[in-house]
Amino acid sequence: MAKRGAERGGSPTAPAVDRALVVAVDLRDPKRPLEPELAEFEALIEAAGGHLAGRIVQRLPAVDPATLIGSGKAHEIAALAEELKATKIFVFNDLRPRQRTNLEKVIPLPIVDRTMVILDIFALRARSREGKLQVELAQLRFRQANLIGSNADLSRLGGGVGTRGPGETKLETDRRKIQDRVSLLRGQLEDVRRSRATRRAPSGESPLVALVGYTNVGKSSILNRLAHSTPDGAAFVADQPFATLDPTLRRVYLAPNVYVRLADTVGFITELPKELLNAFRATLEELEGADVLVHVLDASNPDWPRQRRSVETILQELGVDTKPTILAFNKIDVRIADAEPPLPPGAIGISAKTGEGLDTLRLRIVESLESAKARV
Ligand SMILES: Nc1nc2c(ncn2[C@@H]2O[C@H](COP(=O)(O)OP(=O)(O)OP(=O)(O)O)[C@@H](O)[C@H]2O)c(=O)[nH]1
Ligand SMILES: [Mg+2]
Repeated sequence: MAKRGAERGGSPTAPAVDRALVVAVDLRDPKRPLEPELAEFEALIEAAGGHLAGRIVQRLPAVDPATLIGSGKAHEIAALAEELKATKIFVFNDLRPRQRTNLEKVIPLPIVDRTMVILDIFALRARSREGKLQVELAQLRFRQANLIGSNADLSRLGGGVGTRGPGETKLETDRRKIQDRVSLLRGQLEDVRRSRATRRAPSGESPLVALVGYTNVGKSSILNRLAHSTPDGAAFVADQPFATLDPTLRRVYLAPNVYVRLADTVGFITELPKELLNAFRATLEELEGADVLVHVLDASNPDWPRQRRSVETILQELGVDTKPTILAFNKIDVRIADAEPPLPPGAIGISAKTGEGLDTLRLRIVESLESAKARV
């Protein structure tokens, strides 16, 4: 390791903060403008502890199958990286193993993609045993699929963003050891789940309502408000993506004689890495037992239609898109009046911060439960 660092002229120890050079191909898809998603990617890099040193956007009609951005541009990136003293390249678009290998030949820096950044944030945030097992499993599956895992590749990554493992576990580098560890983790996850299933309250007591939605829209804040949580018993709230990784369940009073179990869930994101969706599938499968979903959106974010589509796609993949769903636009307190796009008909505006609209939300949940019951 030290030798490699010295060869590259850098310090033998990895820098404390990664200086990120962000690289993106803009395909100019009118249905999918680059800017909001690229800004989101940069926010993810910062959430993972990186510092943004610069960005390069290349407009192309299609990505280059060999190098993603074209080999001329790759040389330009190498030069700019040196000028900006970047320590890592963060690639926005999906990167195939072959494209990664070819880029590595031209750019003498570690290359990190969006999935690695998201996995890294999850690794930083995982608290429960199940959460840690799920994240580690997702990381190893990703390494297997992307041929990252040989000694050379991992040492190229140095430290920092893209290399963190959850808990104390050291990252495995040997292929066979990765496979062994994957099997071990699967077994341990099974055990955790079996014991959770036996702990689970018998169904039939109070209905289950689940808060779902894009990351950072305020799901945990709403749970805390509705459950009147005391600060020490409160679900973790923070202005950061993926604050919640562990599902929380609270008993909540809605109306005389109406109590529900209210579940908080892990936040979604556009193109949630499939390794993560699979690793968290078991946790999310609990959504199948929900009687009503409250899809929480951020009313103050003009990009909410894209976030809504992403969430709906994931709900579909999980097979829960046909459940009665209430659209609740949170953060209405910071929405500019008459902002575009207008909120869809039938949606309600709420604020976990001021409490505005929460009575309406309670009422809507009760109505939804009643009409669901009437249908049975
Ligand atoms: N202004 C305003 N801010 C809010 C409101 N609700 C939540 N927030 C803020 O939004 C940020 C995210 O809130 P969380 O409750 O952690 O959001 P979440 O949806 O649980 O996020 P993840 O668990 O990361 O998916 C925090 O900084 C909250 O203080 C609201 O109604 N108004
Ligand atoms: Mg949360």
